[in-house]
Amino acid sequence: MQYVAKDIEYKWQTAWRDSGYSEPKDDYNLPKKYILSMFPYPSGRLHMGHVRNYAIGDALSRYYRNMGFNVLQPMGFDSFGMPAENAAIKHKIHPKKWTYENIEYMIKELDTLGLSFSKNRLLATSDPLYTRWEQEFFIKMYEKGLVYRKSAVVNWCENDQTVLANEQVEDGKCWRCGHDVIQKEMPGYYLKITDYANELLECLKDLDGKWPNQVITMQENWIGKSSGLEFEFKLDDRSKEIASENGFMVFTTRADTIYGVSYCALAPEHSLTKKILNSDNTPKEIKDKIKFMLNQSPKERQIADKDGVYLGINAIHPITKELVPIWCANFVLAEYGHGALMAVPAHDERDYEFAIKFNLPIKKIIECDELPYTQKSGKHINSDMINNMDYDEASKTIIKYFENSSSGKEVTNYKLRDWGISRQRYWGAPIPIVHCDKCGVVCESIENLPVLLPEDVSITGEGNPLDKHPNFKKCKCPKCGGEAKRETDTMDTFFESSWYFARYASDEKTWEKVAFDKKSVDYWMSVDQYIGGIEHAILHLLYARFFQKVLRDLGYLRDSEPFASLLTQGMVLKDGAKMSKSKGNTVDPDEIINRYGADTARLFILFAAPPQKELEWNDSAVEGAFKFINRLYDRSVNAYKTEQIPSINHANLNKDEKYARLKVYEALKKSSEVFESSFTFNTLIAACMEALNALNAQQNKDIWTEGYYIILSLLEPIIPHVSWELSSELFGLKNLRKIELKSEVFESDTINLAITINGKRRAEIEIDKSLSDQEIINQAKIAVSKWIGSSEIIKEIYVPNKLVNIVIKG
Ligand code: ANZ
Ligand code: ZN
Repeated sequence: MQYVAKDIEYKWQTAWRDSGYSEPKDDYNLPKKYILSMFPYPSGRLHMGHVRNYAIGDALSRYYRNMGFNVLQPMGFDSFGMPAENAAIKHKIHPKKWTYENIEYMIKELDTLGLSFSKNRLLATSDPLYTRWEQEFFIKMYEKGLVYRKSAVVNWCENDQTVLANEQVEDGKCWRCGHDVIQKEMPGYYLKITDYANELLECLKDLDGKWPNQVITMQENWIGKSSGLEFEFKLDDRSKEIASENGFMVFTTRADTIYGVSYCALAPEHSLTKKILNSDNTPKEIKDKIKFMLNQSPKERQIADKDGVYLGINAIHPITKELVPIWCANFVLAEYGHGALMAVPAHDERDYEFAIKFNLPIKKIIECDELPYTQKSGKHINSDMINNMDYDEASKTIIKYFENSSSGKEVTNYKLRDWGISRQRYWGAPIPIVHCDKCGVVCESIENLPVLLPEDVSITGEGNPLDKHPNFKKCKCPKCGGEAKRETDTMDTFFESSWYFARYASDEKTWEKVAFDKKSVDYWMSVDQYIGGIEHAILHLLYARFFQKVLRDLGYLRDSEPFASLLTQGMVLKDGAKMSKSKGNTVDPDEIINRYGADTARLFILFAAPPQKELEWNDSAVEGAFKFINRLYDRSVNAYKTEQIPSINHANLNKDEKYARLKVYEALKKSSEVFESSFTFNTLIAACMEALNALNAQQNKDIWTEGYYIILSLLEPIIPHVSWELSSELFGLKNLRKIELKSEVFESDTINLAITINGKRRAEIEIDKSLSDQEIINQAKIAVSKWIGSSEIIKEIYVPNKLVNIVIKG
């Protein structure tokens, strides 16, 4: 019999589907595992990155099924989004048609990989039923004040003609198309993720050890908590008049440096800067400089040299009452703190650079050798009430001083900003809002959900097709019943991916009636193991954590965290570079499956590297994986058919037989650690290969049969088709079972003994346990004969299982 992957794989894929093997069971008394791979965007075809992701997820799912767990491993499609619209523009095909055709094709591809996904819970986020529930969430969030509308300066991608969230701007470029992002003011809807900043940060502690450190650190930095002092700088009388303002607020994390302040700096967008800009008395050079900075994107300002201009006004130092010049500077962020800072050039890098450039005074107030000195350690000098104090004491004293005089207070600031979710594009979930002349901004009523996209649109790439549609906008106000105008913005697609995991956890028979049915969602959530790319470290993984907490607070869900454990898989490379269409270095999964079969593809991918690491494509290693499966298949003749693992008397076996058994059981022992914590499938596969070689070096059929049985069950999660084929052929099993370890297999016939001469360690030998004491001593003496030489032996001491000490004269 020859190994024909195609036949075997088709046979078992059909069998799994017909028997409902991959479906979760409704028995909520069973122990459960919810294994989830990040769902794909339906771009048209699977790529190797997907295959890697799903091979890992499927291996874990199958392992836990074999261990008797009730397993949920769902799959779906993140199916709203720009590429569908871009395809529509390019190929004149409707985004919906393009999307659903792609989904159909990709489902077939997933099937040919033998992935045990639940078909019953398959979903696409562009389905009307999905839209219905997320519009309800939007409304409930709006009612709770977690959604608000505001006009603000936003990130705008000229290429994609849409707004981007801060998380979607990477180095000043659009995360999707790489085009430069510009700043533009427009109205939009925002989710109050900042309300959850502290909880999002605190809960990261619970994920310690279960999420990659790197992801935790990235989220911590993104949330960016810092505590410090905020207080108001008052303007002097002359400046008050010029600016028609009394003062401005600043935030500092270094209250202890207050005596080192030599100027203040405002962001170009600061209201006080704007006052100066708009004043008739301001000289043109100053106005031009401010305008120049205003026109730069935050990114441009960040990479530019320090720049700024004196605004011609001064503040009064809150303690010393000295005059402090007020500048506008390009390094002050409008969006952070109060958009203004007290500058301490002696002890802050940016303030220092700016002071040097514009020749501003630099006041050293901490003992140090070289400026700028930015460390916190050191004694304060030239600081009046805090002289000689260290950082902690000085900070506390200054903060207390401000709090006592009610002129400032200790505050916590976060870098995290609210999440803008308005997109001016067609292929997304409509924001369920209505604009009424009488009532203003009104939520659509729940009975009218879902608000669906019109299908008769022309997609040209210019402007929002919903805005141009003849009657999409026409609607009735849910409040007063009058004529009103429907909102044409659609939601950021990250809205959809922020709750799909909880939807899957809900029994699909209830999907029409409720967003989540409590019983099943409480049983399945949280996700026990989430698997996906590191590129979502902030974006999706932060939004999903936020949604989980919001949906908990709205009464939909119970848990605070969605993903108990996270595995971020490494990239798939070829010739040292990430596989990508643009680089032309992709390998098509379909081709590999057609040529070698899905089992080979899966085996190669899990054998080539640990999942967390990058994986370099290697054609000959694919070939090697294929050969191993062939060998495994061919060797099945060495085992015999049986319904039961043969019972073996270990003590009676010869050395080769014992060794073969040891190798088999070593692989078995390894498996739980590999599947449950380290995920180093490569080491398990290597152990199975070794075991197969060891089996091959002996002739005992019982041992072959037992070993074969065990190896097949260990490899089943990795190469399921051939494993099911062989085990059903030989062992008549419909499924693979948990196997107990046998301790006698690990007991060795030999022991290692240390040999010492006059107490000094000289050698170590391996001896047969069955030897007599005298025989052991004789072997020991031979091993250390060169140290004994011609010396007289006074004593020979054997400490059983430990050592032999030989006492010599001299
Ligand atoms: C005086 C000072 C002295 C500061 C010193 C630092 C060192 P983090 O830690 O990231 O929260 N800052 C305040 N608002 C700012 C804004 N809108 N744009 C740019 N920088 C701003 O940063 C807080 C520090 O950043 C604050 O503490 C302030 O400078 C500056 F030796 O105040 B510091
Ligand atoms: Zn109205």
